[in-house]
Amino acid sequence: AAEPLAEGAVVLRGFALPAEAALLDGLQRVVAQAPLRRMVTPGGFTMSVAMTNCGALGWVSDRRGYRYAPRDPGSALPWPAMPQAFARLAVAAAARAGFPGFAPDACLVNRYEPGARLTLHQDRNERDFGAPIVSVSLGLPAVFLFGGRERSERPRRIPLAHGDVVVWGGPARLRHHGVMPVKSGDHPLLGGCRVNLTFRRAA
Ligand code: MD5
Ligand code: FE
Repeated sequence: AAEPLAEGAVVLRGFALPAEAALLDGLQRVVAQAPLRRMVTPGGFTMSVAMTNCGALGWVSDRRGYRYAPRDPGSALPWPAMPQAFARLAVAAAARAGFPGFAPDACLVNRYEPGARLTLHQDRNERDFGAPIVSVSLGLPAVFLFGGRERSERPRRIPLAHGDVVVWGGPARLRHHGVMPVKSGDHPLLGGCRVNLTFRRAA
């Protein structure tokens, strides 16, 4: 069932469940080659969320800024290839939400341990805001903050659970958003963490 959140934003509850085993297998292969790490913001803060990437480009942050890079700055190697199960799911979700032909070249993997959060921000490092972003929630549930085009707009709280997929496109693409601190728990497949996969067209 497709649940519209706002113009351009659609929640597909449980859309990733049929692929969960393949997604976890892909995730294990990605983090074995490109370990999760907590990056430093340009302001000098270490993020609470641990990140890695797969695909041709990966999102990175350091004292110099935020950008997409073709190599893992930790190893100087290219990011691992995007597992086929990841790409297939992202393309199918985008098509279901009305964005046929989505061709992601970057997948950012976010791991939230209890207490980890994402403060309100916009995703603006991609070249073409016409392409949607597809996000896949795995593991512990979270409360997602869905704000407005203006930072001052009070965000709505959207609960997201294991297997939920959200497609953020059109006018929703540049809304402010964040994730409330994740509460501790024990998920049967992921244990004590939340993992979010975000698929983007970066270049
Ligand atoms: C997460 N990650 O749950 C989210 C999922 C990030 C990030 O925010 O930057 O890594 S992606 C949520 C998103 C992306 C683009 C637009 C909007 C939401 N939106 O308009 O609300 O780890
Ligand atoms: Fe974001």
